[in-house]
Parts: sequence; structure tokens; C-alpha cells
Amino acid sequence: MAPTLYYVPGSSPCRAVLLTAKALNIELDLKLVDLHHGEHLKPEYLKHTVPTLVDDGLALWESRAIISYLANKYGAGSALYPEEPRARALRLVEMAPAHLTHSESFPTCTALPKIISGATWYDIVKKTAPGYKEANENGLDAFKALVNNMMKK
Ligand SMILES: N[C@@H](CCC(=O)N[C@@H](CS)C(=O)NCC(=O)O)C(=O)O
Repeated sequence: MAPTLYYVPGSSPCRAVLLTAKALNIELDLKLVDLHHGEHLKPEYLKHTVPTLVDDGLALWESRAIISYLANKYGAGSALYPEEPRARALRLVEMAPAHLTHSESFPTCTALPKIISGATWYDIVKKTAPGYKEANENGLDAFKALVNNMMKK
């Protein structure tokens, strides 16, 4: 059974997970969560945050943990998450701010724009990431539209 990802398209940590799944060719059962109406706060939605991944009875609710898990379980041998200790440690360092730069120059839910200085990284992702448009650009556009609407009010 495909792992289930609870997500919203505009969320940068969700998009980081979606990009990883595309890169590793992992099929996900996507469940949209309506954050604006507090769907994630209902008792049945135990983790109260997106992204949350549920796979074979395991629930993970932190994007970097999800990304590492997907790469470990489904991406054996992939250059995306190298096994060599030094290369892996450096990849983990890169992963820390990665979802910020996936948002282009827009704030994520948790960070201010001035923190973001990843244009080079972002350009590389844009050009090379498999399924970039579906996994990131559409959600990013939705997030931009949301922020622009909020700024008009
Ligand atoms: N550190 C977390 C951050 C996740 C996060 O900030 N999720 C936001 C959406 S972008 C959320 O679920 N917000 C719900 C809320 O604050 O009520 C990760 O990278 O997974």
C-alpha cells in the first residue's frame, strides 16, 4: 500500500516531501488537509501538523524525518541520500534549510523572507528536480496567491 501523505499544496515542508517522492519515484496516497478550517486540529487527526506521513502503521510528522525515512526505505542506492557517512552528514546539513528555499523568495509558514538566501539552490531545484511543476510550482503559486490576497486586506 502506498504511504499516505497528509498535506497542503502551499506548504513548503509538504512540497519538500512531494519533491523527494517524485525524485525517488514513490507513489503517495495524497490527502489534502483543510488547515484554514482547522481540519488538522480535529481529534482524529492526531499530529496537528502537515506534512504527516503514515506508512505501514508508522506516523511521522516532521518533513526532514519523512524525507530521510522515504529515502532510507525506498531510495536505496540513490544519490539523493548517499550512504557514505560524510556525504550523508552534508546532505542532512543541506536538508535543514532546504524547504525554505523551495519557497522561492516567499516566507514559509515558519520563516521570514530575509532568512532565505537560496536563489542558487532554488534555481537548481527548478531546473533539475523530477516532477518539479506538479510537486512544487503549483503549490508555490497557490501560496503566493494566498499571501497576496492576505496583503490586500
Ligand atoms: N518543522 C515542520 C514544520 C511544519 C509546519 O510548519 N507545518 C505547518 C504548515 S507549513 C502547519 O502544519 N501548520 C498548522 C498550524 O500551525 O496549525 C516540518 O518541517 O515538517
